[in-house]
Order: sequence, then C-alpha cells, then structure tokens
Amino acid sequence: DRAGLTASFERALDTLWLAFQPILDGRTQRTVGFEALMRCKEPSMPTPGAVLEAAERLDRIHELGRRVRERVAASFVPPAPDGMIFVNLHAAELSDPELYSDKSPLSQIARHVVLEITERSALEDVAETRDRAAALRKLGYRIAIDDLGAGYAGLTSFANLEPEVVKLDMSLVRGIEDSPVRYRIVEGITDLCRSLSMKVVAEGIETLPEFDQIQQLGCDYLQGYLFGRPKRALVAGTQRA
Ligand code: G
Ligand code: G
Ligand code: MN
Ligand code: NA
Repeated sequence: DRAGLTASFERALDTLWLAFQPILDGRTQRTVGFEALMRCKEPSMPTPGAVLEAAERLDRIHELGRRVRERVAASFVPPAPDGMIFVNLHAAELSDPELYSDKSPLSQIARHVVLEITERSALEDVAETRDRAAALRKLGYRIAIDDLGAGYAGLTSFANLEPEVVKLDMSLVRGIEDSPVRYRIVEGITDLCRSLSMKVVAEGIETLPEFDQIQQLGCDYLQGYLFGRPKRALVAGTQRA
C-alpha cells in the first residue's frame, strides 16, 4: 500500500549512499573520473531501479535527485585537475528548478560534472530537452547520452542533444571479440563521435579480449568490472578501485 511504500521510500532516502565506479582514460589507463551510483539500505529496494520506481509512483523524483546531487557535491574530490564525476539523471529530474540554480551544491563543481541522460528521456520532449541541455551547459555542466545502443532513438538523440560525451551500452561491448558486427558498429559510432568532437565511453568492459578490441577502436574512456566495480568511498577516489 501507499503508506508502506512511503515508509520504505523514506528509509531508502535516509540510508542513501553512493557507490563510485572508476572511469579510465583509454590511452593512459589512469582513472580520470567516477560514475556515482545510488545505493541504499532499505531491503525492499535492493536496486536503484526499485528506488527510482518508488519515487516515480510517489511523485518524489525531485527529492531523490536532490539527495543524490547533494551527496555527490559533498563527496567528490577530483582525481585530477580536470577529473570528472558522472551523475545519472532520471528524465523527470530535468524539470526540477533546483538543477538549474547556480546556488545548488552540484553547480559549484559543474565543470567536473558530466550529467548522464538516457536516450529515452532525450526523446520525450525534443525541444524542451534541447533547451534544458543548453541551460545546463551554461552552468558549466557537460551532457552525456547514457546507454547508447540499448534501444530507443540512437542517432536522433545525437542531433537533438549534441552531447559532449556518448556512453556506449555494454550490450555493444559484450563479446565484441567474437562479433565482427558489434566491432563495426562500435567503430562507426566512435568515428562519428570523433568527427563531432564528442568523447566516447565504452561501458561494461569485463574481459581482456573486450578491452583489447575497445583499445583498437580508440574509445576515449573505459568503464567496467575489469577495471573496478562500484565501491563505497567517503570521497570518490580515496579507495583503490
Ligand atoms: O548501479 P546499477 O547498475 O545497479 O544501476 C542500475 C540503474 O540505476 C542504472 O540504469 C543507473 O543508471 C541507475 N542509477 C544508478 N544511480 C542512479 C542515480 O543516482 N540517479 C538515477 N536517476 N539513476 C541511477
Ligand atoms: O544505466 P547505466 O549505464 O547508468 O548503468 C550502469 C550500471 O552498470 C551500474 O549499475 C553498474 O553497476 C553496471 N556496470 C558497470 N560496469 C559493469 C560491468 O563491467 N559489467 C556489468 N555487468 N555491469 C556493469
Ligand atoms: Mn549511467
Ligand atoms: Na550506461
């Protein structure tokens, strides 16, 4: 029931913490950033998906997003002067005025922040999403398309959002060494992004053969269990991945 869901959601909010997963430079293999991934200690909400679904049903996405952004701002110390922190945004967070305030905690570190938006949210209202991306850029944020290749629009999201960063979904990376088709698709997207001055992150790299193929293709940044799982840290980067 709603009262039970509310109580669980509030426990999730109260116990919310962030795991950080390293993102490496493809050339130097140094950690150049982290993705912040939401976790909580509410047993009925074991995944971020469960927390997000409850927040949707209770119409409390803004509250959840603000909590995450507060925590990011409080715990991020750049691993390098130009170090990055990748933060996931739910589509509904894009309508939170707090996100556009130059007094919000996250805006203080905006030049380090890459806001991840999924293709799906980029499609919901094209003109509005484009305006919002422009407003976020003015505050100093960079925009990434998350999970590219997992479904939905693909190329229209490039044209509409003109993201600084593209995150290739792990379904394109998985088994790439045995899949000439995946290889060519990733090559094509990487070339396209290079010609548009967009950076490419290959996500979900788990094995050395996947790593080897992705290196050949020259993806800018690397992320996956092979390099480090999401881990708890008081300050992102203070714990070895
Ligand atoms: O960490 P994990 O792989 O379980 O994440 C599952 C999903 O939850 C992913 O799609 C991820 O983008 C999303 N997610 C994780 N943390 C956050 C967050 O802080 N905000 C939002 N909106 N989504 C998140
Ligand atoms: O949707 P999004 O890309 O934000 O989700 C990221 C999710 O992918 C996180 O929950 C993270 O735990 C997970 N992840 C990160 N690296 C790997 C990996 O190498 N393998 C798998 N299976 N999942 C990964
Ligand atoms: Mn993500
Ligand atoms: Na992703």
